[in-house]
Amino acid sequence: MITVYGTGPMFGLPHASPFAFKAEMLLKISGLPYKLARADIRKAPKGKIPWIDDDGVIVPDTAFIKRHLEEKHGIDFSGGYSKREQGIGLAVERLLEDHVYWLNIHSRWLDGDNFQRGPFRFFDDAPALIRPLIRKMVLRTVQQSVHAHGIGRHDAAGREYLGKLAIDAMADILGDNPYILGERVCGTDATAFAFMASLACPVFASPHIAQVHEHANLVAYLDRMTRSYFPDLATASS
Ligand SMILES: N[C@@H](CCC(=O)N[C@@H](CS)C(=O)NCC(=O)O)C(=O)O
Repeated sequence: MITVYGTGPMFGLPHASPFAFKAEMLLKISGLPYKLARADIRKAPKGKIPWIDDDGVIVPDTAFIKRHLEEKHGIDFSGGYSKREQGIGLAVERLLEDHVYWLNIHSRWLDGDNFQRGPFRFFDDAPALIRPLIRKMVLRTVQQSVHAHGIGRHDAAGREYLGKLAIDAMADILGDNPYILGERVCGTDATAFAFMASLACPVFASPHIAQVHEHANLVAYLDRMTRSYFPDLATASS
């Protein structure tokens, strides 16, 4: 049995972490049985969430989780697409994971109201005495990471522009397809669904929600994926 160490449901999403959401999606697409466990980041093999435990084999990082599922369990995440299409798929994944993800981090952590609604709650389990200190320290680390990435150096208008470019591109790539690359689900859908749904999460105020909603095909894709893969969440939000 495979255990996925993620963050667990929060904000109407299967995981607060888009990478944990992606990892669970990879398991769902694979069809393999799995169970979920709440990750303690202090025990994270590479200091990040998620990771999996596959009968004692510990695999951190979603790229390597995907490779592990392919190599150990013979899962084919290619969807049968051509090499060129798979190349576009990988570029889409990295657009979302290495760029859009940071817009989302900026919005959730560095907007005061969003922080109160979201990340503030991540520390609820910490001892009350040191909770404010931990909160402050982690927020400072996130500020530094966002600055080091580069997204943190743009003003709100700049971030909105970058979000629009990425979201419009996602809508153009999806087109009329049921799945991101065409008629069949593939590994890229794990990322596309997880990261776009996380960005569009209505719990947080951000210009990116309206940017997603400008595209009927993206909204329909998110609805379709939620109904197919997380029917309980679809019911809860309807
Ligand atoms: N490349 C990793 C990225 C995972 C990642 O960035 N996870 C975030 C949560 S969404 C995390 O654990 N951040 C904590 C930190 O960077 O200290 C993957 O694909 O799994």
